[in-house]
Amino acid sequence: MLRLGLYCYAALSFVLFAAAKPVVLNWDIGYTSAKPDGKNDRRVIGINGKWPPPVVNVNVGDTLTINANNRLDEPTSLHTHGFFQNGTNYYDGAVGATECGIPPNGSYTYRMNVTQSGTFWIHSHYLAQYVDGLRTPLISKPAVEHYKYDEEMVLMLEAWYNRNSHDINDQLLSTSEATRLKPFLPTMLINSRGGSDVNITKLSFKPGKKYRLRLLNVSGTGMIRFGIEHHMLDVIELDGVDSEIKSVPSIQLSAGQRASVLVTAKNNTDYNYAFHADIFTDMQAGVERAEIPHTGTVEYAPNAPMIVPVSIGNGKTNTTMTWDFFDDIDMVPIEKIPSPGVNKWMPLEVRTAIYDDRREHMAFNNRTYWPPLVPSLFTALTTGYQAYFPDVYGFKTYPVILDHLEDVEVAIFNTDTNSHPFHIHGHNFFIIVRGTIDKNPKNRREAVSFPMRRDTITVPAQSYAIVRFRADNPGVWMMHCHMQFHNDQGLAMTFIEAPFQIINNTGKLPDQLLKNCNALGIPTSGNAMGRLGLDLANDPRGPYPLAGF
Ligand SMILES: [Cu+2]
Repeated sequence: MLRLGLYCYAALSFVLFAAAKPVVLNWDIGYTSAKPDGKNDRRVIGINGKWPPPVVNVNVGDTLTINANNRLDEPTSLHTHGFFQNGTNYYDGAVGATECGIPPNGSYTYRMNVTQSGTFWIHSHYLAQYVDGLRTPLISKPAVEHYKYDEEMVLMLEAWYNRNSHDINDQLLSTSEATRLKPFLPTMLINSRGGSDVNITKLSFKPGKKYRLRLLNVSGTGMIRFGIEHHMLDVIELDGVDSEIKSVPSIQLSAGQRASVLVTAKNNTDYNYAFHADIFTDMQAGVERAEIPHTGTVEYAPNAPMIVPVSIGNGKTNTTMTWDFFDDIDMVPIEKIPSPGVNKWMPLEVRTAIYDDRREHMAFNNRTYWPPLVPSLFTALTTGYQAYFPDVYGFKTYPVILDHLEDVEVAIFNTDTNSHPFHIHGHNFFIIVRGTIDKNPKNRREAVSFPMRRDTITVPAQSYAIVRFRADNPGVWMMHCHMQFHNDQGLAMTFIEAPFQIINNTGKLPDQLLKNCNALGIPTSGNAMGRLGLDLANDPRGPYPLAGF
């Protein structure tokens, strides 16, 4: 059943018989135009002349190969969000960390083993480029699904801007406060179609059937809350980690997060029901705070009446939904992995401030990120014993060296008035503790026994989260806010994990990787500046936060 841009198919029919296979995609990444909100034509980034990019379906055991050709006028890359890339660090797609970017007219072949099942996505990891449309769901099926259901639907949810990503970055990083604070609001797209006041998405439900909805928030900013009137959502997966069922009336997803929910259809076709996919812009600095409602229809019969009258537009929606905070700390994973311990403890304070370049930056511990000249992976592989000195990676990459197999606890204190979703590459976070920074014990919540794991964790405003992971994946891995504009404002850092083990883990670098750097004029050895030792002259350490901010 394919209807109105929803990708639906019988879930179990082919999965049980699927054999490991090579999945090879040939992608020409280029500009095209689209009118996703039904009103405004704009330039978007598509694949092979079409937009949106195709949904990618794989099975565990497959090898996924993407031959990417860059037809843009700027570099690009592809990041497989949520895949650990163990042994294939140089296919992680993080420009500045693991590659230089694919130059215009250049190519790069990303090749990886599919070892994880669940709901993932592929997106550009070059500045905020994915916000211009270079993002798509990646659905990976295990040999046997843990839960049975009749059908599944992929719902890619997105707070969309009718503006180019560079334009938005320029505004948010402007030295003029008036420019910075000029409000601009997104509109809601579901599977690349919509517009906030347009109800065009219909989910066709058959009585008595069980549906798996795969929800993805692929926004550059914005939290999205999803719920269906008079239906419960049984959450069974977060970010590629299967869980025991948690039944909720609604769920919120920050940028980068995914969830699968089972929904049992009613037993009759008497009514149709509204579903809600509202955007909350309170995660974005410089933007008017707003709740932007968006509804679609769960349709049992084309002519059935809606059970709840819903008025759409002018910021008004009648709803029976409750929007409790969806807390992931009490989720229980199916695969029980004991929590890592603590060999290294790392407190990170998240702060937004005006810096001495008169721009608003965001940072962990007041160190605002900017990518190095030489991607950190090359520095780790070419500086010998100095690869263990954080300084060689450049101050602004915020490098943290990890020993092989050490257990790391990261305590993220969000002193900001915005929430932020933090994404780690190459790993899942184990969610250990959540609380508020006023240290009110009533708000402190601890994981019970086996903590839930996920790759993107929301830390609400004025709150903290304590997470852990084991450094079992030698390589260079970014950790950053997945509100992409915050990442570009500096809310990012780099784990240099077991630098002496990386070469054994990954083997020889692909020739294309180095060729692409050469084409972009970027050195592929030495410290962050491409020189020997600790000669980092002209590598700026600042800007620094202004006193009083
Ligand atoms: Cu953020």
